[in-house]
Amino acid sequence: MYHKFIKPFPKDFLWGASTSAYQVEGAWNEDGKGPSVIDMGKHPEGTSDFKVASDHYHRYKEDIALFAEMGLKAYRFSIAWTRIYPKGTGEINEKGIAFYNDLINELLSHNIEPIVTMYHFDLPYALQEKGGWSNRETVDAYENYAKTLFKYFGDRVKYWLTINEQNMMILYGAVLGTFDSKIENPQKELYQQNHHMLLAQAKAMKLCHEMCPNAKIGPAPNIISIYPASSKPEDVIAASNFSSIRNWLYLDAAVFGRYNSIAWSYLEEKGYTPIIQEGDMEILKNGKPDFIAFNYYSTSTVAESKNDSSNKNSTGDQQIAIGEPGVYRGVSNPYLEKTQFGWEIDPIGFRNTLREINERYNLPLLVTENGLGAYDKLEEGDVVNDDYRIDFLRKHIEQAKLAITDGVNLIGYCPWSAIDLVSTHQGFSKRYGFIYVNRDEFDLKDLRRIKKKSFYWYKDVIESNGEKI
Ligand code: BGP
Repeated sequence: MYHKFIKPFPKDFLWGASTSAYQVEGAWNEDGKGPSVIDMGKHPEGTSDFKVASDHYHRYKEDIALFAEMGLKAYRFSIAWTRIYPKGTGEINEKGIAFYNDLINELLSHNIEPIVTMYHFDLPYALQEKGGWSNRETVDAYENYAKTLFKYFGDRVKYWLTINEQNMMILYGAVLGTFDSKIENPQKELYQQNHHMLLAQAKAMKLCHEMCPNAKIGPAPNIISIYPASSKPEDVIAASNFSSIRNWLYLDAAVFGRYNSIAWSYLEEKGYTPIIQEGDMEILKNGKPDFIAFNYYSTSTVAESKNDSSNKNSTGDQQIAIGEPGVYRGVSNPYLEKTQFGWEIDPIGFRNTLREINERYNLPLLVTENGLGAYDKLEEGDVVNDDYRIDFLRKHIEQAKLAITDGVNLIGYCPWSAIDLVSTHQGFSKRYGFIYVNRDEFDLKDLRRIKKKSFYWYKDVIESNGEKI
């Protein structure tokens, strides 16, 4: 639709930026922190581990001062479950509580709204050893952890996110380092884990409303528009299949408390249906989100599955769908350019995704990730000319504005990432930040913070409330 008048961003729009604990903090075994599945996992050869990351744990004051200078109205970060409960449950680690108390207070002293992800891929290893999400006890452990977060931080945190990219953990867990490859019937088991995570999420949403009536809580999956490769009806069905399995399964459960019917018939067909105990659907129904947070990097394009060996059931990456025999086949979109890491760049797809989610759920939307991973170059005089990142973000913000004009209730935009950090599986060289961290894949150098060109650009965007982009 062409609009003659473009609406401005709302006055109190949450211009923010994002990180996650294990990718930015470092201090992986300090002050009583227990190991997580990430700490105990393997990292692809040639990429950094997460032990030091950006050393944010020790430098958070300096970092928050920079965020404030950039003008951030919100900062989306995650709490490491293993700092609060080193073993996932049991005794609280007071130093973990103290760290996040300080972090939250520091943000508030700079008028930056904390947006807290409760769990971002880093399940406590002690829980993993007892079966992780396959074990129903993990639901209780998460609920107990949620209760602790609301009790200690609920007086100051107004925005909570339950689980980061649950859908990516289920679909691409091996790439993200969250998947236990030792399990016997992995696909079926994954959907049992998924069911348990849905229960955990619903319980947390209910608890949040009871304990913190002024706070808001929502899920944070990765949601993208799925295009059919052509107008061939078979391709359209394939796109609808993938969209239900990848997107709507997760949001229908979070918002309506039910399983999406196409996704469910897929689970039946494959023999992946989870065991649903009596009362489970009641639990799902009782947890209601106040908003939908979602991460968006790219769209996917799919064609009819040929149901043969050319249609591999695998992927090299969380944003590059290869397909599943009999269900859909991922193809590349000839209309889109790609990042240095092969992710298709689709700002208009962002507008479309916002519209689709809005149409289905009619809830406020919060973008919790969007951004460009690139090999940045530190030039003479501490300069990083990341014009390509500015270009990427500008185009997405323009589309967000059009989506608002379309009638989407978008409350905030938090690009990934506030500062350089370790990528999920492609190391430190794949940078996303507005702030450069002076380290290499393995050489930690001085970890000095350097403002990139995009830092100054985003500052102007925020200052002008999205008018000067
Ligand atoms: C999302 C995750 C983030 C993040 C981002 C970029 O899937 O929620 O943790 O890292 O993608 O992905 P990557 O680090 O693989 O480039």
